[in-house]
Amino acid sequence: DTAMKLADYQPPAYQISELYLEFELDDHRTRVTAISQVQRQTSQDAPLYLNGEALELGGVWVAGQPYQPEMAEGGIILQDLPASFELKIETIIDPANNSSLEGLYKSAGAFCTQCEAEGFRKITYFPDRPDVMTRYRVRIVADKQAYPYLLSNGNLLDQGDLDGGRHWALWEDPFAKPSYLFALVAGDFDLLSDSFTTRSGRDVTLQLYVDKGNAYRGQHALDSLKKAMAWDEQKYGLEYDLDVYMIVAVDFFNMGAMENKGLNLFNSKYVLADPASATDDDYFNIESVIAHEYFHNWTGNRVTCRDWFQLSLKEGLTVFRDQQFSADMGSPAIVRLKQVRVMREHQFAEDAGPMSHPIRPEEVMEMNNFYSVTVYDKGAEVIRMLHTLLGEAGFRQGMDLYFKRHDGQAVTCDDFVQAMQDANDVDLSAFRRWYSQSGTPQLTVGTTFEPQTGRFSLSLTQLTAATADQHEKHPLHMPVAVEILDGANNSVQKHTLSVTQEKQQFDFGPFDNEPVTAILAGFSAPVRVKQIQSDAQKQQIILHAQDPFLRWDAAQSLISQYLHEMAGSGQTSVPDVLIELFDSMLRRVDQDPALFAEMLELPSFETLAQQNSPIRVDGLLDARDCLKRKLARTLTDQWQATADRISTGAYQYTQQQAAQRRLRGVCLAYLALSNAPGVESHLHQLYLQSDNMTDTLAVLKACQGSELALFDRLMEDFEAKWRHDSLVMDKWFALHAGKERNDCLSKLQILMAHAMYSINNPNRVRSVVGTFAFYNPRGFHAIDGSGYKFLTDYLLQTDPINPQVASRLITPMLAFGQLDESRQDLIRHQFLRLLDSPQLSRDLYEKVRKSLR
Ligand code: HT7
Ligand code: ZN
Repeated sequence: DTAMKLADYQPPAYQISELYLEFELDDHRTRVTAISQVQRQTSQDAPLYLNGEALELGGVWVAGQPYQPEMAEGGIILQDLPASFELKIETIIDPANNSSLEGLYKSAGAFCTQCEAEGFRKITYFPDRPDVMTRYRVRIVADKQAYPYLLSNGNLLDQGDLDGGRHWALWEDPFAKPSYLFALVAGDFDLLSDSFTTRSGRDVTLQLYVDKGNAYRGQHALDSLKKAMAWDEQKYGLEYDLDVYMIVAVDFFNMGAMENKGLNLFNSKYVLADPASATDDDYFNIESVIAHEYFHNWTGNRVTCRDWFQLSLKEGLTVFRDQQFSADMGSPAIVRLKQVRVMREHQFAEDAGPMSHPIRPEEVMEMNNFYSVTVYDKGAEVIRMLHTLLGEAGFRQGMDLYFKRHDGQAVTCDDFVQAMQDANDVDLSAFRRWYSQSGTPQLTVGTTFEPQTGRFSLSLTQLTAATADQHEKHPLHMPVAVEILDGANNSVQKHTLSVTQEKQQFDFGPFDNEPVTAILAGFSAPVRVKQIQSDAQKQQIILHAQDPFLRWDAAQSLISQYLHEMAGSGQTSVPDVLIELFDSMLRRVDQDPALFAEMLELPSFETLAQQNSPIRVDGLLDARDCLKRKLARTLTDQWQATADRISTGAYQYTQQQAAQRRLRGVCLAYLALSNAPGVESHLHQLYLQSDNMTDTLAVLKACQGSELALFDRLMEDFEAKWRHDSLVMDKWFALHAGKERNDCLSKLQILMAHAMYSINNPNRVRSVVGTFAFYNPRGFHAIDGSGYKFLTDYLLQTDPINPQVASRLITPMLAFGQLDESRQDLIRHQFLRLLDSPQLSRDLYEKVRKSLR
């Protein structure tokens, strides 16, 4: 167990001011020459440690002389060095056999790199840590016909032809950067070009490189990029700083995208879109991921992280910025609900499991395991709380000071909070605890009303339970936004309470009658709220609160409460209050189609599972199905009428149209369960009429959630139509893998034998195995343990190929502690099988080890 600790941080003994890198690209023997200008930082004669993995060493020269380094664990050590010198290293690497998709690898015929977090060490021996910041010059040599485009960070200095059909390109990045931001691409692409003129008049060339034949699917990504560039200027005064901004879309990619300086690499899923093949959600995600990577140019690249424990410095902040951007581009309320779902379905689960960690972790075995919902999404919630506490203008002042102080530096989360504190002259010392404390606080709400005086008091008690990584917990500083609804005159008071103590009381009034309080407007803090409220009080919030999140949340809470009751008692009768709630929502849909579409959707199994421990898997799934069916059958005419009222016209990705399509999709899912005569042919008609993937998928999803035989027929048709398009086939794979059926596992085997499936492609693996494990709870949690065994068998197969992918896939099993005893035993047994595997990656080992502690 060799964990790195934040407390052990030491500044680097050597800096490297300049690096000249030369690549002679070859499938199996790419030669990399690295010439570094090295400067010692310490007064003593310190050794120079260079990380390196999976490298064949060609030679080392110090100041022109051959040098024999000491071979060490994960790298080499150089001793007795001058204070300043030139270091030359030659390595040979095998990109075509690099299935980890980290370092330099081949993706469908193109060479590309992924260096964050610690992939640069798979390219050459180097101090692969973000506090070593270097100016790069990169020369790439490759066959001209196979690789007409040779790209790296910064500006193209020169290019030319060589003998043997080869050519070369020389790139220079004027900004010093950490090695994780290095990138190289060589391949043949379709190129889409555009331009953007910055506020101060710099002309920037925008280039989007996509697989041949896909140029027509690139416009939305380019438009999103221009919107993001304009938004960052207007919102934060931040301009782009190079003459060219390149984005390359690749098919084999471990995550969403990567913000390499001037040369972003993207999973093609977050670039390519046209109405026929991409859904409204795809359009949304592309806009948000393109913006996220662009925003990193300042929050991440210009100001970077001192060490990887500080990852949330750039990720939490950049997620918050992309969330603000998405809200400004579309519907703020709907965007916020998406974020809350991520927190409740995934982040709360992470914090309740063996991998619980603060947004700034203190101990890390494998860094790739900490690109987590906690570091990213809870990190963004922490930044959002600062924004709420300081206000828009105060937050901006803090950001300005942060850039003024730290441009060009590698810094810590503390430096960020300090800038916020100094710019606003406030004390954020208690707030800093969010960075070091893990766990989801529970906020218990009590109210008292004195009829004589009209005084209304709200008491808030916060408690964070011990987590797997940390026993002692302290009170946190959080903004709690509340709405106080006075039923007598339908007025609403809004307050943002600054909560710092374990228990605090806030007084309001006078009121003639006891008001209703709605807590956590906008989900103002990443906490669970515990509050006893009557159905009538919740209904008042649903109807009269001003904040859309509060209205949605009150509806979800009312539904969840009854689902838990049904799950506990096993009763199948649905309370009238729920039917009435849906009936009344359906009558109001036109007021706000986007919001009501969300309100009409039942809480997901994943959200419900986070509300009670132990999780009643079967009871909750049955109760949810039962309620869905009952609503479908009791309100059939309303679902039908609402769906029929919607007409969107020719497809356009606009907020209004997307809301309408979403609402229709929700209605169709109920209709498919309704037993209404002709429903199957009605759905079939809609499928045939659809001119866009959103509507097509809505029909398929509705059928997937039902027992209609139409599902298999449409899926066959869909496959015939799209069988050559891998991104669309991912939707098909996911629909099959997420479908409840008795023969789930044999279906998965058939999918994995499909011509389009490849264990080497993370998108395929996620759409089949990931969808099954994350979103097919009946199949995955089968009480005979077959779902857990299936996943474990697959992990053992995929871990040696791509440990990052394997390590993400294990996530649903990490929630085992909240399951019933028999399921816990079944999962523990699978963990032991994994531990028995002689070749287990560090990625999986860290998670399994912590699970068995
Ligand atoms: N900063 C990036 C994080 C990342 C990554 C991206 C692609 C492949 C592997 C990766 N490991 C870490 C993505 C981001 O947050 O923008
Ligand atoms: Zn990021």
